[in-house]
Amino acid sequence: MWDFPLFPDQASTIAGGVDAVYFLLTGLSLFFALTVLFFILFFAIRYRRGSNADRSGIVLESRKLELFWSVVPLLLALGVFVIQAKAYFDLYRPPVNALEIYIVGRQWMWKAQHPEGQDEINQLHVPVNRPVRLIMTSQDVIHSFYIPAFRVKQDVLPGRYTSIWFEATQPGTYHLFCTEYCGTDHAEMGGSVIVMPEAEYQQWLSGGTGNVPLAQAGEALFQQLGCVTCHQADNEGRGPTLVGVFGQEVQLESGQTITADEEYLRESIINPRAKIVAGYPAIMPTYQGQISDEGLQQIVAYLKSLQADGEQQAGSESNGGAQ
Ligand SMILES: [Cu+2]
Repeated sequence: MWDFPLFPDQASTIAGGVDAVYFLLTGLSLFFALTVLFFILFFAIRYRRGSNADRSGIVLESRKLELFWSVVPLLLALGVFVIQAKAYFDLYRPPVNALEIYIVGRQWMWKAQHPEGQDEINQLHVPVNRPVRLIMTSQDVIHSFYIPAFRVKQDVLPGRYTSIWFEATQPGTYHLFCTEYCGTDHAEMGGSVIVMPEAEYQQWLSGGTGNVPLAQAGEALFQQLGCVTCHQADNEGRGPTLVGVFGQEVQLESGQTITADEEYLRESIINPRAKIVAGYPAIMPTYQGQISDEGLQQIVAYLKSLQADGEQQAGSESNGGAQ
């Protein structure tokens, strides 16, 4: 009859670790606050004016005491640091085999795009016991993607990809929120995450007709926008070949080396001058305004599907660019 949960379910692999940090910090703060409060009251009463407490033998200096209250908090703080750092790395290091789903936020809804082609609004279907990585961007202002039961929250920014990952541990339906004030209907910007057993998830994916896998749609766009005339598979074009570029180190004209991740691919389409590949002239025009955020996701998914051995997985069923 008292359905008044103080905490959301712990429904992901990292939920326990995040809660442990939370309870540890709350516990430590409570302990010290209560200890200080106790001594304030204790001394105020004991040494109040007129009491006949013993006031001789006042300690003015004690090295032992000073060491004690310096070293103990130092060790506590370092301990908290180690535990928090572990939780932080767990949160921000996605496993390499994660299923990748693209998210676009806009005033005021969330759109999810699955690699197999399904998309959905204000809902996110995911399989249980499988790592899922979200690659997110916004079409307008800053939003923030938050699933309390999974203890994950990540800002979603226009003109940039951010990502977060989780592995759900229990089938069920969980709240999804925008947690960055983003305008009039911010409070309405949410929905649900539906965690399903793998078989049910596969069934859900196969539902609906006319779904074009993301990478396949990206390939069509790659042809249509003429990217292919410069970025040829045999590397004979005016631009570098993009086959196998994803995940590789790229040598830049500036002397820097960077890893080609989703954000690098996205930026190079929208702002090609930002990072010029060594040995190539800066002749690529910007595609800003010519490709939607969805289109960018498709092209990025396509580029990721181009394997170094010349094989491409675009359109292949279960891989869907996730590997
Ligand atoms: Cu929002």
